[in-house]
Amino acid sequence: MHSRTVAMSAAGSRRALCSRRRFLQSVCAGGLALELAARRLPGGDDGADKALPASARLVVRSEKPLNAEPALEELARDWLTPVESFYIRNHGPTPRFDGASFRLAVEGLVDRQFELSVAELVERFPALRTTATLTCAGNRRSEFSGPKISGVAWGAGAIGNAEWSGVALAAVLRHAGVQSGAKHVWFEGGDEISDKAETYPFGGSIPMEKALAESDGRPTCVLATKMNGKPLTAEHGFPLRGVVPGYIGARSVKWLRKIVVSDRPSPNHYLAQAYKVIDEETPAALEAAAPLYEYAINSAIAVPSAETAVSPGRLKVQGYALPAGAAGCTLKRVEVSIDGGERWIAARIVSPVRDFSWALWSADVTVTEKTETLIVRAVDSSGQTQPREMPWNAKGYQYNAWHQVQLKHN
Ligand SMILES: Nc1nc2c(c(=O)[nH]1)N[C@H]1C(S)=C(S)[C@@H](COP(=O)(O)O)O[C@H]1N2
Ligand SMILES: [Mo]
Repeated sequence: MHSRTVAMSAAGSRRALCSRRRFLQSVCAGGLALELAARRLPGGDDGADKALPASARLVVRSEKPLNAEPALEELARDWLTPVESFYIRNHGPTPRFDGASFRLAVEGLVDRQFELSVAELVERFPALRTTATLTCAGNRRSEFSGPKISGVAWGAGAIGNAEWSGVALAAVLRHAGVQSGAKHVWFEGGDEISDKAETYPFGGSIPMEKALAESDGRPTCVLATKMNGKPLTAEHGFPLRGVVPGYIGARSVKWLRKIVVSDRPSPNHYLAQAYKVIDEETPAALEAAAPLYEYAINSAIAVPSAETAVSPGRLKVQGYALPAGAAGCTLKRVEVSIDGGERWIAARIVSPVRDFSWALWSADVTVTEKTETLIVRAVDSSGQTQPREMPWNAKGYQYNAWHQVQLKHN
């Protein structure tokens, strides 16, 4: 199944001449090896996957596949998270693509299916630049209490805010001509995830409504070539990734090389079986549950860290707060407590406030030798707030209880 996908995307301009199957079997096959060699650069195998990029300021949570998050102090510094401090969440080895030969295919329930290089994409569609926070559905998983949960043991650093530039997904879909009955947009990445006997790419889908959504007259979803003004790094999806603001990170597919317009949600494992809130991990429960799309409201204290010893007196507390991932939903309030949640002190928001983006906040509190914990909670414009406690779920998703730091005293 996977080799067919590779061949299809490599087919490029030859598609007109060869049907997919014939392409593999016949005259076009001679060019295949060469084209594939051009597409995947050396070092994209397991060996390269182990190492973090040299510039990264991240704590590695797993090496194979590479999963890493910044120390929380890093996150409180900039509203736009530097790429070096932006968490990396991979399900397989980081593929390394040659940007010139990479193609995005658009197919399914469309009037015109096509394939474009990244340069063609950027040339043909109006530029779109947007700020959006990505957060893994497993962010803060390590804080769940209850039976041990498998999966990456994330702290509260599997989140970052970046400026994404590229073109609007909606413009590309309109160009293809979405047919009636189309309800979902599937994404497929260029990675190869090995699971038992199978190898398949990471993928998923979003409802058509979200794919075409606008807020303030600007399209929401981006096909991004740049992150914070620079070409994507290999780890973050070079040369092209989807960015779906407001949705869990898993919907923002990296190394994006195929979009399929369909009447149903994607059958890809990461939409059909994973990223669901369930009580018990059985195939039946996974099948029955709905896929996660929007992320939940959340916040965390980044400074002081649990490792920093503090002295009695004034203490500056800083962190991030994320409104729920609904369009138009913005952060309303951030509150800090030093007495276990009896009284709350309003924090100052010290960054822009936008939907689909976190805000950074700062609060001055006065602590004594007896102060045990710092707690934060946020409230957004839809009136949602964070719960005091978070019920356990089998895959450890969407943990968003009040975030606490146990104070260490000097
Ligand atoms: N192709 C591909 N896309 C992917 C993933 C992946 O493993 N492969 N991981 C997803 C998940 S679970 C998250 S949280 C985000 C993380 O994006 P980042 O690594 O750029 O921070 O990418 C998503 N897109
Ligand atoms: Mo994720």
